[in-house]
Amino acid sequence: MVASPGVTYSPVTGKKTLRKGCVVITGASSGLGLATAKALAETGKWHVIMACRDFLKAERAAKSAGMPKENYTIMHLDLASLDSVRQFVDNFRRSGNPLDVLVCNAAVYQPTAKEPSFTADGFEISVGTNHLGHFLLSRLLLEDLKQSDYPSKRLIIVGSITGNTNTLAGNVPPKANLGDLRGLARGLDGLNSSAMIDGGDFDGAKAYKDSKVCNMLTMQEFHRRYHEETGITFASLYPGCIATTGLFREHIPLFRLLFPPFQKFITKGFVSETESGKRLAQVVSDPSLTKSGVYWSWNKNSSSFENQLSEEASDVEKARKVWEVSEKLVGLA
Ligand code: LMG
Ligand code: NDP
Ligand code: PMR
Repeated sequence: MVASPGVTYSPVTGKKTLRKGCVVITGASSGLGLATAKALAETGKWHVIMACRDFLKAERAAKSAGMPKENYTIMHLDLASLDSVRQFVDNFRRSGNPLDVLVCNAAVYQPTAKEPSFTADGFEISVGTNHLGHFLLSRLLLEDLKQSDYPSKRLIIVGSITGNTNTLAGNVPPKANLGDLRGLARGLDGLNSSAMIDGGDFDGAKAYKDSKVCNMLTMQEFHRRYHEETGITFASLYPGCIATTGLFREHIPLFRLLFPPFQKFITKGFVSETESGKRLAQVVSDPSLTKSGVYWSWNKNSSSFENQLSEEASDVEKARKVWEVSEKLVGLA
């Protein structure tokens, strides 16, 4: 019997078996990334590469989450350094693992910073980490995804409701807005140019929301450029408001105290880390979520649906520009 790629037939029982999938998850040392890693590792069907900047923290997190040892590997990745991204790609290739799914999940959020901080390459840190680090990583690893023989290959970039101005949450100031990309085009270095994509004054919360818009635009540009040719599924998602994660570590204590009950009882947008992990794990492995170019969301009873992005987050021309400018910044063009 001829086996389709990634699938083997037992000569004894004649049963089909899918080999273990290999998924790379960035920022798997806490929050959504950790919960997703755990959910996938526990199925026994996945080997999770936890791509993390803090090796020891990741090791401790995996252990205390009770993840089966044989189902994960931790590899060092600091998205705030383009050298580290390239090093990770080399190390991953040397590890000999196939790449079946890549999840770009890591992020930083600096809501209280008065001044910008910068990555090793001099980019404002939220856009530098959340967008540019992932942009280089996913562009390089696209080759590895192409080579995988797994039946459903996916590249997932985590987005958010707060980058979408067609929602109430997206209208809480400061609102995302990439403008004409003048700041991005000049390198976001805060010296010769603004640290903000639109060229405006620094605002950490806006920089985060802008980075999420870039994440969602990048996913769609990948889809337009590569879906047909490669068959890879490109997807983004809003996992729900996971109000208890480390994302809010730099917010003021009063916010951290009130935000979870506010989301639980007032907006009702709250989800637990465990629940959010199940949602992202679904986007990684559910056989029914193979549609490419989609931004997934979930409703109250946790069933997934294709959500509508804001005008800016679905702007085809802007997506192409963000792609081209980002290529230059990370040294791909
Ligand atoms: C910015 O401020 C900071 O300036 C910036 O530095 C950064 O930190 C950024 O996103 C992070 O925040 C945000 C500020 C602006 O929002 C607040 O934090 C104000 C909160 C106080 C509002 C009280 C009203 C809520 C009543 C519920 C109380 C329960 C517990 C509260 C917990 C708070 C946790 C969030 O926000 C504003 O300017 C406030 C105005 C927000 C409205 C924006 C929506 C626009 C669309 C209009 C729709 C109608 C509004 C309905 C509101 C329903 C509220 C239940
Ligand atoms: P966490 O802070 O808990 O997790 C973020 C992860 O990113 C951590 O593992 C962190 O590592 C890692 N990270 C940060 N900087 C780097 C870097 N330079 N290199 C490598 N890894 C890095 O936040 P969440 O789990 O909430 O966030 C995960 C994703 O979910 C983000 O993309 C966020 O935008 C998105 N999201 C979150 C929502 C929420 O309500 N929380 C809502 C919508 C989307 P370390 O552990 O070392 O700090
Ligand atoms: Mg928001 C339906 C309402 C809703 C939802 C789903 C979110 C999600 N938020 C909503 C409403 C509101 N928020 C309202 C009405 C307010 C004003 C009181 C509000 C405020 C608020 C603040 C100050 N919300 C926040 C902040 C943050 O600092 C968070 C942020 O913007 O980080 C960039 C945040 C968030 N609200 C959300 C979600 C998911 C966040 C987390 C950020 C993200 O990852 O996108």
